[in-house]
Amino acid sequence: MYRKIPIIPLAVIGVVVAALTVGQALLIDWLPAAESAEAQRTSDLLWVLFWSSTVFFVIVTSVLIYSVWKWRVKDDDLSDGPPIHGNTMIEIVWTVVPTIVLVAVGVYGYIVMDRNEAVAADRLTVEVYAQQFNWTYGYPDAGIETGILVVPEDRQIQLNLRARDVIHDFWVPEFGIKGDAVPGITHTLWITPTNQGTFPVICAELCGAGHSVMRSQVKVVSPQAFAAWLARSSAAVKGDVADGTTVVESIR
Ligand SMILES: [Cu+2]
Repeated sequence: MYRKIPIIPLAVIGVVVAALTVGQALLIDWLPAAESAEAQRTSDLLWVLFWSSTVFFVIVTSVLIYSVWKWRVKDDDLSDGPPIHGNTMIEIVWTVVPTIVLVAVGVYGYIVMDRNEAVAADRLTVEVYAQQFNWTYGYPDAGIETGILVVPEDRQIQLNLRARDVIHDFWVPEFGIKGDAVPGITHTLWITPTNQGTFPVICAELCGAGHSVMRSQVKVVSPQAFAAWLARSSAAVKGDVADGTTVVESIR
C-alpha cells in the first residue's frame, strides 16, 4: 500500500532548502563577539538549538514541498481524497524523536542557566543606577560613583540594577545578558568578562524622549589596572564630591 520513498526528488528539494537555510545562518552576522563567559555559553546553546532545528526544518519542509507539488489536484477536482488510515510506525517515530530532542535541549538550557547564575564567592559587586537619561555606577567598598563602568576581566561581576525614575534596561550586547532596572526593585545580573576592551552600555527599554541617547560604556581592564584605578579613584574622592568619572576616563 505504501509506495517507495521518492529519494531523488526529496533529496534535490532537501539540498535547496538546506542551502537557503544554512546560507542565511552563515552569511549574516547574527551575534556580536561573546566577551563574557555567560555570552559564550548562551551563544553555544543558541547555535545547538539552531542547527538541530535546521535538520528537522529541512526534512519537514522538503516533504511538504514535494507533497504539494506531487499530489496537487486539478482546479476542477472537487471530489474527496482517498481514505487514509495512517501509519502507526511513523506516528511513533515523530512522537518519540521530538520528545527526546526537546528533553535534551531543555536539560542543556537548564545547565546553561544554572551555570550563568552560579554566584562566585570572590565576585565584585557594582551598583548600577539608571535614570533619564544616563547611567551611574557605584562601587560601595571604594565609596565612588562613576559614569563609566570599569570592571576587571576574568572575575564575576554582580550588578545590582536600580532605577531612579522609570523603567530602564541595562544591556551590553557583547556580554549576552540584559536586565530591567525597575523603580523600587533591585534586579541582579552576574557577568564574567573574558576579554579586555571597551563595550557599549545601552538602555533597552523605551524610557522617554532621550532613550536613544541613554548610552554609556563598560571598560574591561586587567585585575592590576582595576585595583590601581579603584585605589586612585577612592583616594581622589575621599568622601568629597564624587569625581570618579574624570579618573575613570584617564584609565587606558
Ligand atoms: Cu531607556
